[in-house]
Order: sequence, then C-alpha cells, then structure tokens
Amino acid sequence: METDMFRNLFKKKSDKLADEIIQQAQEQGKVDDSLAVEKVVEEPKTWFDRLKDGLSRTRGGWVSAVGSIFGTGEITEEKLDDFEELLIQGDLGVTVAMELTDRLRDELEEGNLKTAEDVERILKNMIVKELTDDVSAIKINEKPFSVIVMVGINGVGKTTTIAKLTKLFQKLGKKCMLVAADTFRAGAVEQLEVWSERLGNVTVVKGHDNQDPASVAFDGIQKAKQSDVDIVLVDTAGRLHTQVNLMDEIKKIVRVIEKNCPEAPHEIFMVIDSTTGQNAVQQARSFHEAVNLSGLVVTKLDGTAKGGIVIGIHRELGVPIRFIGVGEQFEDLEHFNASEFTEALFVHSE
Ligand SMILES: Nc1nc2c(ncn2[C@@H]2O[C@H](COP(=O)(O)OP(=O)(O)O)[C@@H](O)[C@H]2O)c(=O)[nH]1
Ligand SMILES: [Mg+2]
Repeated sequence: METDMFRNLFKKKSDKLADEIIQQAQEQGKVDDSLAVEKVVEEPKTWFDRLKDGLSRTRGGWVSAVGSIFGTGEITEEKLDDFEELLIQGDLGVTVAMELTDRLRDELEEGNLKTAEDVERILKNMIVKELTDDVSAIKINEKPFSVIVMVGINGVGKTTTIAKLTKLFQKLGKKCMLVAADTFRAGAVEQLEVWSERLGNVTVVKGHDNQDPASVAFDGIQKAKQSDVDIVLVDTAGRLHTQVNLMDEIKKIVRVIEKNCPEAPHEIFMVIDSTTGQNAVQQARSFHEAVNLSGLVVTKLDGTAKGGIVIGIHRELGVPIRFIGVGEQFEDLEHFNASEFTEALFVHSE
C-alpha cells in the first residue's frame, strides 16, 4: 500500500526506475521517507501548461511585440501602425488585425492607452469576445449513437485527432468505433489500427483498398447499429478544396451517413493545420460550402508562430473552434476555451 503510494509519485518515470528507487528505499528502510523525491518526481503537465508551451512561438511573435513596442515611452499612432503590420503577419487576418488596432487608436484618443498593460488588457478582452461562441455542447450523447466525421486536407492531423478524441471520449465512459473511410492512401487503415491498439476497446471498421469510401462509411453505420457503441468517428482521406472529384466524394460520404442514420452526422469537424497560416481560410471556406462544417479543430499550434490563425479563421468562417492540438500525444488535444486560449497566449514568463 505504502509502496503503491510511493510508486504513484513516479508518474512519468519508467517502472524500472521506480522499482529501483523503491528497492533502494526499502533497503534503507525509508519507503515512506521523502528520499530524494523532489529530485525525481515530475508532475504531469496540466493542459494549461501544454497549451502555454504550445503557444510559445506565437507568443514570441506579435504577442511579445506588445511589450517591445509599447513597453517604453509614450504610445503613439506610429507605434500602433507598426503593431498593426505585425498583427496582419501574425495570421489574425487583415480584418481582425485592423479592428484590434482601430480600437486601440480609439482608446489612445480617449486617453485610456498609457501603458503596454493597457494595450494587453484591451487586446485580451477583444480576442476573448471574438472567440466566444454561443454554441451548444458537442453532440456526443445522441441515440442510438453519435456520428462525427473528420475532414480536411492531407497531413493536417485528422487521424491523430480521431485518436486523441477517442481517448477523451473514453475518459467520459464512451465506447467508440472508428471507421477507416480513408481508402485512398496506403497505410491509412493501418495507422488507425495502430492507434486503436494503443487506445484499447475500440472497433475499427475498414474496407478493402480503393473501396468506395462512402460504402465503408455505410458499413460503419450498419455495424454501429448492431453494436452498443456510443460514438462513431469517421476518418476520411485528405483532399484539397480545389479537387472537385474529391470534394464530391466527401459530400457523398456525408450523404450516405445522412440517409442511413437519421440526424447523423451529428458533427462534421474540419481539421486545420495552423502552420498553413492564411491559406487555411480559403480551404476551410470551401469545405464549409461543401459539407456545412459544425466545428473546427486547429492542430499543430506547437509548431507555428501563426497561432493567430485560430482567431482569423474563426472570424472568416463563423464556425466554432471545438478543439485545439498542441502536440502529438493523446494529452495534446483539448476542448477549445476562448478565455483559456487568450490567457495562455498572453501569459508572461516567470
Ligand atoms: N506537432 C504536432 N503534430 C501533430 C499534431 N496533430 C497531428 N500531428 C502530426 O501530424 C502528422 C500528420 O497527422 P495525421 O493524423 O496522419 O494527418 P492526416 O493526414 O490529416 O490524417 C503526424 O505526424 C502527427 O503526429 C499537433 O497538434 N502537433
Ligand atoms: Mg489520415
């Protein structure tokens, strides 16, 4: 019992290392002692820490410019112009960048803009407002089951996101089924199967190579009807918004699901790679026209200084951001929360 408690302290250490340390401690008769615990205990990172770390590059861009531009001396129109330029490059999109700076100009005129802290406070308020949607909960409790379709261009993180979402849903006690409707790329099915092994307790429905993906989706729905799953996640092949045939194909997948399961698909999420920057806006617009997206998942925020895309794309599409990804591990995906995101964006290093 005591040993178990001790072992729990080594959450991130390998079992072998934990065993060694426990054995040493036992030999010395001080299992319950603090024995160098400070040295080896690594608290698991909280989501906020992951988010904060993930946004560090973006924070190094236009966010840190708040300090470097406005930190010393008076705040002037010229400084606001410089800042506006940086905001535009930061992938907030021209509209949002101009709105933010116009508001700062107004505040300057009214005498409310004296310090970098004033600038930051105003920006934070505006960004939170911009990103806050009045939307209902994600539909994961539908009967007999919920269907979520994942769409997007190639390599953005659709399959990984499906795995991460499954992990989140499993934590909520949901039983998940994965449908491998990416029949286009060799290895796509295997990738899903590898994830499912890591996840455990998930069924993967797959077709054969080059089977019409819509018919794999059909099979998935039929199998779900015969089982007790709660959530069906449909993985699809990556496609460019300009590839007419492939865009027709995704519409067909959605249509087949609609026909065979009333109310489904309950969610259609487009996964967007934040490193794509502003190009993602046009891509997302085309997907939205084709299949009427219910939400966006923005991934790879850890690999870009263009985290402002979250704000820009939300403005352009008016589709809620539902999840954000900040890394390749299961834990690196969470529900999107506007205040938390903004807080992490502006967090100051200790
Ligand atoms: N750094 C980082 N990598 C990610 C994230 N999400 C996915 N990836 C990686 O992006 C690559 C492509 O992911 P995949 O799920 O196969 O993309 P798909 O083609 O859209 O299905 C993989 O190497 C993933 O590990 C993320 O949030 N951060
Ligand atoms: Mg994939």
